[in-house]
Amino acid sequence: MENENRNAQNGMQLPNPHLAQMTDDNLYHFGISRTSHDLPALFGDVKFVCVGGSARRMENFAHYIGKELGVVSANERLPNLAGNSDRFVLYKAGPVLSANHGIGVPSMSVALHELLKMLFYARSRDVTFIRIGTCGGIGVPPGSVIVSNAAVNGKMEPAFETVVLAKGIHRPIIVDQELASQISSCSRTEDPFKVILGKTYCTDDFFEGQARTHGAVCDISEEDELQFVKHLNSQGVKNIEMESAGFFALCHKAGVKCSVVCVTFIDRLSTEDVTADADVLSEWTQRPQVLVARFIKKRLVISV
Ligand code: R2B
Repeated sequence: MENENRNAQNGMQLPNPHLAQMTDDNLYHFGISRTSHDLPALFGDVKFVCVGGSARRMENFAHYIGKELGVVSANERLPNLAGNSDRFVLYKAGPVLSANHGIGVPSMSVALHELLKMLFYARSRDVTFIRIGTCGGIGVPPGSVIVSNAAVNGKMEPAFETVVLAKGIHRPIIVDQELASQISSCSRTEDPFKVILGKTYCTDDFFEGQARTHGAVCDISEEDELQFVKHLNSQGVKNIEMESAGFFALCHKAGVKCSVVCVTFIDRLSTEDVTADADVLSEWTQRPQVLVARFIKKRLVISV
């Protein structure tokens, strides 16, 4: 909390004493270094960092939010600021950065570490991180948008588990309830989708880790799958994805506000396969973007 206050007042602070001794820092996966780029000039005004798994989705989001904010014109193409790397993409539309992070916590955490340092060197203030993603749902109509108000790891614990110096460590998953409810309250009665505050189950695998029996290898039965998905439902879990535990824990440790907003592609109580056609999935994919864009505009006091 103390770190969070300093982030708002003095520019972002990071809990890593080694950074102060470094004269350069290569943010390798974005192809940007502290000395090759004027980071304060480029990113000093950033207020929102929106991230999601897919490069194309985050490119589309950058153009969408840019138009919504009136900072990108109809036919304008934004440059990929991470063009020196083929790992992640990075776009800037006014005070909003949009980047992809790949699939799963290991990939997401590499992107997050480098984005946090980028904004630290840029002396950005009061930055909010939002993951805009896709997920499986539990007991909610496909196409619903879930704003996480809790998240648990693959063992159903409210902690992010990782390994440092060959030892397992736990970092608490802390969800900013105020931010989650501010984002979910941007839903409108006329929206063709539900926005639901709910608990997110974060796994390290898409197949058996999410109780799917259709992976290349499998040691669980269809009965195990059904029982487990029902168990998740009974525990109040509304969606399943692969990044929230690390995202919440790392953002909390770094002292930045964050939220996770995902659209469900299926209801796991009835199926494990994503079968909706590409046009439907594309429309559903835009739903968290629409909600988050409303929230950003409200924060920036732009009429919605
Ligand atoms: C949702 O979708 C991806 C797997 O298909 C993964 O990144 C996630 O969390």
